[in-house]
Amino acid sequence: MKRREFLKISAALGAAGTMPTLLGGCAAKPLPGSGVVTTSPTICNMCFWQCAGTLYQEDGRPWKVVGHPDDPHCDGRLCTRGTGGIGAYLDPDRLRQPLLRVGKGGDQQFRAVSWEEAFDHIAQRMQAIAERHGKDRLALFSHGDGGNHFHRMLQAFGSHAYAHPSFAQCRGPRATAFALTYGESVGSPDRTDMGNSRCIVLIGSHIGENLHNSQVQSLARALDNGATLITVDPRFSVAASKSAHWLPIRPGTDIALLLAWMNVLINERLYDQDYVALHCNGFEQLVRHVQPFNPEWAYLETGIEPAKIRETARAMADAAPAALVHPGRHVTWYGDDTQRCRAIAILNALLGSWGRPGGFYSQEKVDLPEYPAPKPDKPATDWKAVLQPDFPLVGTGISNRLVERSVGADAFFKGWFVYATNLPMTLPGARDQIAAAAQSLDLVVVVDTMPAEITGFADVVLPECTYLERFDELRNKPERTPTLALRMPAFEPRYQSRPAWWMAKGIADRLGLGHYFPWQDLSEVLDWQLRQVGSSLDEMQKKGVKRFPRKGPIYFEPGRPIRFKTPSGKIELYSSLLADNGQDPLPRYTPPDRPPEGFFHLNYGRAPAHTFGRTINNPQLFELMPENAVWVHPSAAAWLDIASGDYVALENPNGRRSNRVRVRVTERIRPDSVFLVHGFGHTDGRQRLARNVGADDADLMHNVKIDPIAGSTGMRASFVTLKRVGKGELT
Ligand code: MGD
Ligand code: SF4
Repeated sequence: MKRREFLKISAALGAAGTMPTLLGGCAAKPLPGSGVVTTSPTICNMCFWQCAGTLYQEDGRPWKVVGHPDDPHCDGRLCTRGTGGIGAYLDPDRLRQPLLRVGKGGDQQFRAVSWEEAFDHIAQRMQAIAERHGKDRLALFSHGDGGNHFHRMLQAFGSHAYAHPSFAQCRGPRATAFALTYGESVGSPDRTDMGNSRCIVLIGSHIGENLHNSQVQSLARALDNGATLITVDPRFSVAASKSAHWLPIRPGTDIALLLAWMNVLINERLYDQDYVALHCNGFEQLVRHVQPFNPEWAYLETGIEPAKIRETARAMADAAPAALVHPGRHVTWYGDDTQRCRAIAILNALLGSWGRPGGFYSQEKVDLPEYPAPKPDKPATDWKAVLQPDFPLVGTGISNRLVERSVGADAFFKGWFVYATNLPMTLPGARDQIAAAAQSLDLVVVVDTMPAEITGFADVVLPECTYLERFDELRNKPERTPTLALRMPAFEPRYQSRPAWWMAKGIADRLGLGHYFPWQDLSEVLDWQLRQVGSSLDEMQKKGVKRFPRKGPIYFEPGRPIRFKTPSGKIELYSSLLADNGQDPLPRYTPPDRPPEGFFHLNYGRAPAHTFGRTINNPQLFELMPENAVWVHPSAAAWLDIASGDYVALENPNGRRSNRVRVRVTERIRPDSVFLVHGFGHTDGRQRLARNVGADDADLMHNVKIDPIAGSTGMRASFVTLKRVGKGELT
């Protein structure tokens, strides 16, 4: 199938109706306008793939953003969300000035204040917390690079605890499982070598709807080259529509399928015997472990025919080692997610794909020195051991745990800094808990570009300027080719908004910690760093992206042993660390909960026009997709007596109801499930486009399953029923 056809068919499938524009629309060289055209390099911040691009202005007015031709994250194209960057800059609902709460916590009443007053207030509250409770009682929640500056300021103060929701609500189980198996993680961008794969297995990864730019392009390249695509999904996703095999699995039974695939590869001796002998540890235990799990057993759990399980296992083996079982990205589903990700990691080892072309390549980044500034002291005790002792294998903060430790009489935390993360719509089913925490904390500082549900809980709201108005840290991600990219301001910050580094430095000054930020402007730091690697800010302002030579090979050298960073130095099929910590050392299948009578599995995913909730109010992207719809199978729709276009509210077994949402009747979903695009259903009245459009899946989650290894929140185990909503009603 040719790539053009791939895009055309994606477009025809509705869910990705804007695909041609997504990847094709901005590839052309921009034509100069009739006025004076100027350009500046940027890095897209509309999602976290961080594509480098160029902002064009005509006569000082924003014109367009296009992809950087030399950037490995985007290969010269931005997706639709990326081209919507100008909408974020122009959004009339943006936060305009610092705000201070008036009245009690939880009220949405603020007064505008100066930056000086906001900083003084924050510093005074921080010092009061330190005097009464200790310096370590502030937590940072952050999503995005700007959070690093607040992290530094808080560490200098004596508070080290932080959490990124991208761990416990997204990639945590994958990072944990691959580190346990291979001693290192998959990285971001993922180190998948999809463009060279001959067989790709997607397990609940809806690439194409979940639009990570270069990843979609490499999937399209693989399909152009004739790769076999196998998609495992209860829903007929866009990727499923491109697949040689679509396996509409019963929700929550993926580990059963993965075990059966291992059973076939091992018992039919289709696994890579040389690779396993050279690199792997625990093969004998794995062989014994998978014996009961043959395709006939798996059929009863998954609903996938035994013949299909065998056929797809053989297709992978035929293509191996250029066979890639994709590790997924948002993998927090049923609470046994580290086990499922371990099963995926092990399957890849049996196929010999880690370190091989068409599997997973080795990443490198630029050896970029840190700016010479004093380092905050290390904490006397390990805060992770104090706050999350039950998750000893996790090396980062667990956001849901930090929230739990902020509520109630014995709450550890007394203050929060929240940078660019909308916790009430991000932590599943935690809205009441967040409200309770915010009521009892002595300080909640929220740094955002937009009013959002979380800013409603703040004592102090600090308006950040958008990425088109600021310098940020250099992009230096592990990649195929080490690359640096620059984000610089194209415009002066609108209103009174300011960049995160400026705020963190200002608060540090108030606290007497200014020497941790010994520069006037972040550009000084960037220039110093660039000069250490033979470049300069001046050069990067012209180029935007600079590639550097690799130091090591991109794939394993055939036959050469590797020392993996695991306890045994080998790929651990049998995980000694899991065994030592009382967890299953080989993947265990746990049957999922089933919906009560009259309820459906609540399934959710992404759409190409939006990134979570952050883009819904963007005027450009709202126009493309102004609301979500709930997908319902025709048999379920007939039983409920509803039709496409009707409005319903979703209700969970505890009686919690969503905003109204339109019905979309489609055979692309299983009869036992419904599906929503995540990110809609904003309730904050200050986002004038986004408020009350569509339904929020996160607020309906009543059966959140905590992963016993990663501590992450399994978010696919909740159920809803559908209630008809009359004209004019919102819920
Ligand atoms: P976003 O929703 O992208 O991230 O959830 P979050 O971490 O909350 O954006 C949060 C806030 O960032 C918004 O209020 C936005 O205005 C603000 N923002 C945008 N740009 C900037 C900026 O430049 N500076 C500042 N200071 N603020 C900015 C994402 C999280 O959600 C993740 S990573 C995943 S994978 C999970 N996905 C998910 C799901 O699919 N379903 C459900 N139910 N829950 C989910 N939660 C998780
Ligand atoms: Fe921006 Fe799209 Fe790249 Fe994400 S994938 S950084 S939204 S262009």
